[in-house]
Amino acid sequence: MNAALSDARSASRTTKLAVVGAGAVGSTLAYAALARGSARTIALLDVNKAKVEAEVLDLQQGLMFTPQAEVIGSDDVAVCADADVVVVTAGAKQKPGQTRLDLAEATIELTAKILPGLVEVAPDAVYVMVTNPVDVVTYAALRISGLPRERLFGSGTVLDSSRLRVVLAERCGVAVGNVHAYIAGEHGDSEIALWSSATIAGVPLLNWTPFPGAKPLDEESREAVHREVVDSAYRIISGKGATNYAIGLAATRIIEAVLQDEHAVMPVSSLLEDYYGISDVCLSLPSLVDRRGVTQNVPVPLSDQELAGLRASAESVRAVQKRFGL
Ligand code: 6V0
Repeated sequence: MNAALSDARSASRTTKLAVVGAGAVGSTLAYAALARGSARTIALLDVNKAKVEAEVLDLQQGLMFTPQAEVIGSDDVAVCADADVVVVTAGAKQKPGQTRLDLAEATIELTAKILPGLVEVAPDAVYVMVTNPVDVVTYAALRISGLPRERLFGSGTVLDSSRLRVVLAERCGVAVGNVHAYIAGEHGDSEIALWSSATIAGVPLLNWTPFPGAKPLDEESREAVHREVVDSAYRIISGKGATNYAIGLAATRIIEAVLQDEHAVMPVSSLLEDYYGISDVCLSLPSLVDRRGVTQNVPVPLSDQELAGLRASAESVRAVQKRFGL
């Protein structure tokens, strides 16, 4: 057995993932983690007892077809005891027409209500915030919990970066895995695409020569791709009321990077300390994720336009923080 596989198997035998909120995102995330064998124990917590019990039963009844695991759930926080990773998805979802920032007041209050109890039962866990607006919620959660910055971070633009790569892969006619490109900044309307460091099969995206018949990746075309990424959550929400599959997979990959100590580079939302002079705000940038949580922000070269966009994104998130006295 190769070392990576053996590490993954021994990690999955002993690991516990707690998912807070068994709604569209939480239950899909639990399903993805179960199917991928990401953790040995998956615990679901939700205030809605009937809902959490039903989700747990449904997941348990697929155990014959998944890697060895157990699924537990309750409306009592004790179900999260000694978790290695706690993912928080509890909270109101966007209604059609609402921005993520519109959800801030309710989710900050909810975070203040649930986080202390979670930290009490799972004091050594790495915490991953998913509830929106995720950057503001992550900042509030750091304040509320007193946890060190590396042990609590947000899922950030991991989802948005996947959206970007999928659109670019389709436009360029290459596999998604051959596209390296990040969305950075706010997980929301002010997010930016890091075009200057993006590559396709090792070729800088800005020098990419399209295959015959493919559209060029000129500035206008890149702007259209960026718009498509920013608007995609609104399109999905107006069509089916929630986004759940892609975020479920994205959050599951973050959890695996932690549990398997991967040192994976992911654009999670972390508290910035003098990143190009930006501090005291949680934003997404390519960052190292390992067993300790988020340990480094990768120093990505930024064009003047990207730096200006990142600063504007920081201001937009800070303005919401200030409104709530954070
Ligand atoms: P949902 O389907 O309404 O589920 C929320 C769940 O939270 C419900 O089952 C509630 O009962 C539960 N809940 C409420 N209060 C508590 C509490 N005190 N303790 C435990 N559970 C509680 O919403 P959905 O799952 O669609 O979305 C959840 C959150 O994820 C929202 O804030 C979304 O905006 C956010 N998303 C974040 C994404 C990201 O990339 N960061 C992506 C998609 C959605």
